[in-house]
Amino acid sequence: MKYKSIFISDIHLGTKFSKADEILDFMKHNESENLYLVGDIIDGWAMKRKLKWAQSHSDVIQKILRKARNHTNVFFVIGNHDDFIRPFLPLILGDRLKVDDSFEYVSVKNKKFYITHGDFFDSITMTKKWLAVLGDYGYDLLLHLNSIINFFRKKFGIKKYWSISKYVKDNVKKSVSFINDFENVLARHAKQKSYDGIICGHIHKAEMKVVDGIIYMNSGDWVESCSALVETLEGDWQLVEWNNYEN
Ligand SMILES: [Mn+2]
Repeated sequence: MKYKSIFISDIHLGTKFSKADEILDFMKHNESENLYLVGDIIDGWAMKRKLKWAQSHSDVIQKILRKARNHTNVFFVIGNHDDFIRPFLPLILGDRLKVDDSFEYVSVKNKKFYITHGDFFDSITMTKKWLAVLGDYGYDLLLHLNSIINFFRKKFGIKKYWSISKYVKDNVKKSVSFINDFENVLARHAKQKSYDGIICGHIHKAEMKVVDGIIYMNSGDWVESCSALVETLEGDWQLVEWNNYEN
């Protein structure tokens, strides 16, 4: 497929949960004029704790660089997990690779979007960084539970992947209101800056909706859901779930 723009976020390279093979497969089958990496591509926090860098993780980086060499404009938005790059911003690497905190995007149908990872929301809701880190550990724990549960499900012949962290995100009241708050805060932010919409990542929940007159789109993640946000050459927006790949 050839798109106008592809937006992906939260790959978390350097952690064992990163679905590097899947993102590679996706990038192999999907081309675009623009590729936006909407933060948390490389997980510096996790690398400090325990590095889990497989060859496939290097392959992802290589693939992205090759795309930049082969006429794809690559825009890398820094997230909280790859904030080790922040001191160097804005960064222009060669002709077609730009790295920054945020970008502006004008869609095919001439709408103006603000692109940001979305972690500034955390500083609005949580005043202490250790809380954010605790949330991060908690999420890691859920992902660990995921792989244990699915290991047993497979053993008992249950094929379908089931995600406890997705279940928690969708059903636990506190996390539901967290997600709502996130969406509201980001939409309000875009409105204040007089954008038509906002494109973000961070909370690992792919979404496309209108919040208070603002188009809110979240590209999701590649640690569980393997989702990407795309704009077609005709200017239609879609959320793509990449299920083609079997490992
Ligand atoms: Mn994040």
